[in-house]
Amino acid sequence: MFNKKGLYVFMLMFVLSIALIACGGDSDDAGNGADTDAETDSGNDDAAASGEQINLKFAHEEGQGDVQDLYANKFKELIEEKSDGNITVDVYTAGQLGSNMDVLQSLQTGAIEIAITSPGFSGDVIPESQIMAIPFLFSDNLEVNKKVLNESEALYGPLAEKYEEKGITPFKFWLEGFMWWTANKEITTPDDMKGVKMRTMPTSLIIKSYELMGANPTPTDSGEIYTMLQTKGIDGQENPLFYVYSSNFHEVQDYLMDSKHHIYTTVTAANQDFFEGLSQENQDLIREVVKEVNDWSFDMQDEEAEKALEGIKTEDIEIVELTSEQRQAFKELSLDAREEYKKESDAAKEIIETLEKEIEEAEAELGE
Ligand code: 6CS
Repeated sequence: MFNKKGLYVFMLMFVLSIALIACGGDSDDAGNGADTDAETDSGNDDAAASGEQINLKFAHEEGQGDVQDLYANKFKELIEEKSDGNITVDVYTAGQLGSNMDVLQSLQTGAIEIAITSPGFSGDVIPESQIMAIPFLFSDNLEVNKKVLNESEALYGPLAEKYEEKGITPFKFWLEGFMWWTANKEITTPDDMKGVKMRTMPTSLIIKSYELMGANPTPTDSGEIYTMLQTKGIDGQENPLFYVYSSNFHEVQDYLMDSKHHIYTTVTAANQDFFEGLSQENQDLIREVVKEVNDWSFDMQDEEAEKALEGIKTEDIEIVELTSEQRQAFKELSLDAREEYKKESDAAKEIIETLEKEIEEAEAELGE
């Protein structure tokens, strides 16, 4: 049938076709049925399944040792462990990759793969994310807020879609603690708040909320707060306790008000193209680790708040309690912010009405 030469050619053809089939097979197994071409093009994706290295830039908005930094490094620790080192993470603190707004844009373009980005900075890019900017909307019971931020249909449905429309995949919304006011005067009534130059994050609904409460809101990036307080460019600001203490605001402020007028919320998210380019296996792994870190972060932020309060009590700043009547007076003034939010879009109206119901139901279950 074959002379010697014919036999060699046949053998060679046979070996070559085996080799070709072997190469083609790999990507199919690991991928999620998505087209392989896309997967092999962009360096990082799907590498883990085949043992290659995936390196993630994980940016956040705070300093070393702050709540977001502890979160990002916990993520790094767990994802590197669970991926046997196939996925590695470089964590970047505030300012290392530009301002908080720059980080948001880099997350949209894919220059950064993963980031913690707060609605206080994304509000003008994703107007519906300003739901997180409305004072006195969430519960005074942090367990209620934890449950809602973890399970809300409003947040993981219509709101998540709005992030995706901007090229961002939101994994989990989470909280960093109650917001407190600091100022160079005591503020317990709306009269006290009149004309106070209150620093806010640069989102229009936060600014509107402070105008409604009588203040003179001054939006700035986080890096400018200390100097502006020191030089009296602003009179006060709002932040969770850990951030007040780690930013040394007690050095340049005389009063710390237990206003609990809001909770600091944020979201852990990825660049959509990058994330959807990963294999299902890697997508599942990242989601699993984010969920684990998210659950862990609730107790962590609680501990950080307690530690900060103990520290602040040793400093030269007066801590002022607000009565529930005093808080109620501010709440009533801020209610118009909800109407403002509803005007953003039909989705916004659906989000706030659903979220208000979810908070009510969780309070009925867990207590106010
Ligand atoms: O007030 C701010 O701008 C900052 N506060 C916190 C708690 N995290 C980051 C944010 O930039």
